[in-house]
Amino acid sequence: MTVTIAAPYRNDTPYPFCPGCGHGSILDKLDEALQRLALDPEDVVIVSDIGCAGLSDQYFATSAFHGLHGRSITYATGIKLARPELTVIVIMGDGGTGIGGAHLINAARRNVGITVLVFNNLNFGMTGGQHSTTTPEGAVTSTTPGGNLEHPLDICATVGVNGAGYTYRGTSFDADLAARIAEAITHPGFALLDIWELCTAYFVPANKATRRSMEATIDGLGFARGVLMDRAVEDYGTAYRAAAAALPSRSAPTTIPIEFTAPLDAPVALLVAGSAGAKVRSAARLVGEAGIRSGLWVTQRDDYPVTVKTGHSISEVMLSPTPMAPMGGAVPDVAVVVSEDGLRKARGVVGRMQPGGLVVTIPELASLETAAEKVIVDPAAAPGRIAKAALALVLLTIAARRRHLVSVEALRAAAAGPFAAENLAAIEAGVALSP
Ligand SMILES: Cc1ncc(C[n+]2csc(CCOP(=O)(O)OP(=O)(O)O)c2C)c(N)n1
Ligand code: SF4
Ligand SMILES: [Mg+2]
Repeated sequence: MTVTIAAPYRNDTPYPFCPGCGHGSILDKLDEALQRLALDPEDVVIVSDIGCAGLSDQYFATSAFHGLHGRSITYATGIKLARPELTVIVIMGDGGTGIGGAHLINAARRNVGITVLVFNNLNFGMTGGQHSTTTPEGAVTSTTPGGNLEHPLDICATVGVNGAGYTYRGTSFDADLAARIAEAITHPGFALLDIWELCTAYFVPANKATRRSMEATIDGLGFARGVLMDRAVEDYGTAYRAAAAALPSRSAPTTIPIEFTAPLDAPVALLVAGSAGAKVRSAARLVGEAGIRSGLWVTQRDDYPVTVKTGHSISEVMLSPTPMAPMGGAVPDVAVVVSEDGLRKARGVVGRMQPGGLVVTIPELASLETAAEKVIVDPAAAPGRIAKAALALVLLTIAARRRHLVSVEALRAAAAGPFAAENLAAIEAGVALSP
């Protein structure tokens, strides 16, 4: 909403800055720019962080957000994305700009529609005049008593090369500063003004700095002044909302019907141990869904290495007639061991299984040590060839039948989906191989 504002955006409280500090001059120019634009003060958010520059928001009758040093751009980004109709203006010192340097680059690269005013007084004013990322080479500060050895950061070039829509470099003395601030605010993309100014408490006495010497330093560094970039860019929020609107609407979650019964009257902990990439988790999930279709409570807990296509893949499924917490590394009642990778990981718990337990595995792993009943299944004895990726479901079908965990009908019903044919073939192979 645009309204006509007669009164300044400043409130009546005097600034707290040292005499001659450039911060007050820039804030006066910001006030003038806001008056030119006649925005509703409530729709303007001044976002600041720490340092003398960070004291600024309280002298304005606008909305405000004040946060941690160097992070004002992140808050401003969030505010602008959530409330695109607001005018979001960041005020930060050169200290905050360096501390939050990555935020600056990312906001420029995304072209978030905020305006950043860098109050660049070439040092950490509030904490005693330490050097910052913009302190010129040779400048004397409390941390560079022999002269700064570092080259100063070119803020405008940094954000410009990373995609900013609008950049300006000038000083707090510039007669057109209010006009440039207003221009930056109306730019739809990321806009930044690098405004050089004097810290009269520290930088000025240590470097005999004046307006002229400051301008000479800018020119001597080869840093251009004035509007350096003004290009048409779409702000990130607009592009984001358009992309979100173009996404297909999400289909509602489907409910798994309870259509079978399970004979279980006590919880059963089922372990599937195989190799990553061999459909261990999806086979375990299918048995879990068959359990849900049979009215059981089911949890599944998976474990696999960060290198997802090598090493082990373990799934622990709890099937229970009453709600149960997921098992985690517990000794299972029933284990299906599909490969050497799985056995390596599960050898400990399988070895601790009791005589009442059941282990279903393949001939190559027949020597695994356990007190549980061992069922060795030879996939070569199946009527058709069993793919490596189908083996977990074949062995699970055998285990499910032998211990009456879920019915074959429930397994078949859970097999629906994009891999229905492969899953059904594996279930039928399991039925054929059941001892
Ligand atoms: C993350 C973090 N580091 C350091 C500080 C300590 N600190 C408070 S003010 C300040 C210097 C502020 O310098 P600048 O951002 O340039 O603002 P100025 O005071 O010069 O206006 C520092 C380093 C802090 N508050 N937070
Ligand atoms: S210490 Fe420097 S930056 Fe802070 S108010 Fe004083 S002159 Fe301004
Ligand atoms: Mg500073």
